[in-house]
Amino acid sequence: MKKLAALILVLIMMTGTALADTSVLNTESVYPVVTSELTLDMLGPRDASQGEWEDLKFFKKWQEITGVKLNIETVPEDNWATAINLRMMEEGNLPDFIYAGGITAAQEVDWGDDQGILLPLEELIPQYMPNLSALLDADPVLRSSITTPAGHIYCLPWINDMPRDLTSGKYWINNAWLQKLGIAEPKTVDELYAALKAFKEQDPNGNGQADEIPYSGTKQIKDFYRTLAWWGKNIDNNNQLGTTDDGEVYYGPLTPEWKEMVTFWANAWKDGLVDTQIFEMDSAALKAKGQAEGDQTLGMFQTAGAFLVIPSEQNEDYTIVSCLVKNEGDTPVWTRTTGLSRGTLAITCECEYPEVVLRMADWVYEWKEYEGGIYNMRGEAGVDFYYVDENGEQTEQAKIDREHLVLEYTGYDSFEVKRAKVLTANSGSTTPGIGGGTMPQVIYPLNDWINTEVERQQIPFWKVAYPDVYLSAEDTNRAADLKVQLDYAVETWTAQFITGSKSVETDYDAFLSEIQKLGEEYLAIYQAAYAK
Ligand SMILES: [Ca+2]
Repeated sequence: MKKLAALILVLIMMTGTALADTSVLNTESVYPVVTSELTLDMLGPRDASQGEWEDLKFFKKWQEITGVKLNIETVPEDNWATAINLRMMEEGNLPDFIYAGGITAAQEVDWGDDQGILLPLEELIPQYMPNLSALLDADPVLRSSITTPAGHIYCLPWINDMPRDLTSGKYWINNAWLQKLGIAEPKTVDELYAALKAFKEQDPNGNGQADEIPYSGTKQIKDFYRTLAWWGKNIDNNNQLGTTDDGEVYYGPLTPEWKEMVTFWANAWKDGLVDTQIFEMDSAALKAKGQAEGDQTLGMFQTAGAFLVIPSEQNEDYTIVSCLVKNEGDTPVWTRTTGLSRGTLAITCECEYPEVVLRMADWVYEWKEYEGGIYNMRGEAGVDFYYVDENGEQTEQAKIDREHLVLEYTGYDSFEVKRAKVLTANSGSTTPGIGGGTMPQVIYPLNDWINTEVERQQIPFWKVAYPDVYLSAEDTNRAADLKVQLDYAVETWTAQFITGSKSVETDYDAFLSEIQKLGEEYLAIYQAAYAK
């Protein structure tokens, strides 16, 4: 029945909106969204850190601006997974829409493609969501990432638009040392190798001791994996999958380039260029090394920002390593993520006013002035945050300037606590909307340096390695099962190759034969999903 009802709705939408009840919509202006009184039922999981949703400023403002009243129902986050599964079976008792529900890809396929209890939105979004549409048009990978195998969009996304959050891996190199030694910024893997060797042998910190550690880091073995992009194969940081321009999916550890990457680091280890403690250190241990008294000893490491490891005053001594290539003339590539979180808002088949929900939701995708986006992140301008001019005087600013942003959280331990308690469900939950550029943090020069370097070294070369896809429940389970086995084998072998306890020359075939069968099955699942 539900499937039929949804089908009829789709048909109504396809044959023109005249048949749908759009009479409540305001056609004169964007806000309010409706011209007559309307109440919609909204359901969502409330995180324990959050105030009651009906008291949060965001929801109050959202209702005020759109003219739509919300009947807000929440379930404690801890019980949500069970509660939503049961609720979606209660025909006749579905909410109009689900907010910040973390709806999974498998649920979208089940409730959407298979059962028809979620409404398909792809025809309505262009009509009623100009802000989101502009974002989807600007970045095709976003649209494909939220489109199910049957070709439908059931859920609106959260979109992170902060470039520095989208790149996977930032390798910081001591540029002050490079300059001192008269070495040009490395552009190839061989040039990097030579630079690391010079760090070790030429006393760049000038203290007469061979105390330099050319490459250090933490036990995150993925910091090695990611460098596969230097050999032309960029991979997703989570699943080590990548795609060619011809639509072929590859699994990093099964590519010939993996062996080259492993060889590079094994040689570096043998030559004493890699910190021998790297597989034991956490980020605190790395930071302790970077901030130890005396002369700086760190030549290169991977972290979000150099100042997280070395003293702040040395921040700009470190620059991001270029997207290296194997041979001069090769095209550099670097991995970016989509910045997208799926499943943040879905409309059920029992909602009579999907166009109203979508027009409401479009408020938080405003990406030029960020009006709704800002409210969702930071609350009310002039009250919860404000801008100051060069003299520190409060000023009215139409445009965002994060450098002059002041967050007001008197009476709370932090702005984040205030966000959760009184401002927005965006603290503690993944809501629909856009943010990152609107992140509630005061900008400071240390972060600016990350932006500068990411823009210079990574953005020109970045590419989504493997986009978000939809797997069936069965494939999801099988892929997860394979991944556990593969991750363990790949991590163990790779670490052993690098540290020399296994030989790349004599043992590599044994490694391949161990992962080949599992890897190919894993790959086949994702190749099929990618092709859809
Ligand atoms: Ca030295």
